[in-house]
Amino acid sequence: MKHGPEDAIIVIDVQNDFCPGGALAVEGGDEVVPEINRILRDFPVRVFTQDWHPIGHGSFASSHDGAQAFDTIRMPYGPQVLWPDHCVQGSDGAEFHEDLHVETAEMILRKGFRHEIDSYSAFFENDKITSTGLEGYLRGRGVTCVTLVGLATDYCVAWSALDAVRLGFEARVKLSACRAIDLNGSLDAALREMEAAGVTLY
Ligand code: VGL
Ligand code: ZN
Repeated sequence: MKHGPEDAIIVIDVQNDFCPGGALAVEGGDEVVPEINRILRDFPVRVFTQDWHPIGHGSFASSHDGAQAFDTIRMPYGPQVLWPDHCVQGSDGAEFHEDLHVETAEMILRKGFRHEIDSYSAFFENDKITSTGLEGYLRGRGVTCVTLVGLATDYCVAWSALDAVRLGFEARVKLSACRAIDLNGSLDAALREMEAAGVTLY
């Protein structure tokens, strides 16, 4: 399908640490790569995001005494799942999957670079207030509709899609080009929340 001049694809976090063998591996995470490569050039605007954490990031279980990976704790901005150390700035795990056609990216947005706050969404950090600047970029390019693909369906993809509709963009998630972490029913919850918010799932 060819898309209009206002359509952007946002490729979320297709990085080694979210692929099999990585620090926070998503089952089948690498399977999204050919699917994404196939559709990338149908979109006139192409943005890739890269999870990009400093050593000792606040979302890492290893930064909290006595905590285990996948525990949820209370942070000043709300509940936060604690993750294994992943996507550390400059590490191999933070690199994009080697087969992903990153050369087609017009904009690469790094997020999660502040020690004290995580950033699942491509638009806002987890306080839902601190902007990443992506909204301004997309508006500056005349984008009205965003298609989201990548990893993980139930965290960074869902949070980005929900923020996109909240900001007034039309938002679509191509599920065959996404894979989920699915922690305690998080995938079902995310799909229901996206549908209720008006995100097109296809
Ligand atoms: C993600 C957990 C932690 C994601 C990033 O890309 O969905 N999930 N950091
Ligand atoms: Zn992360």
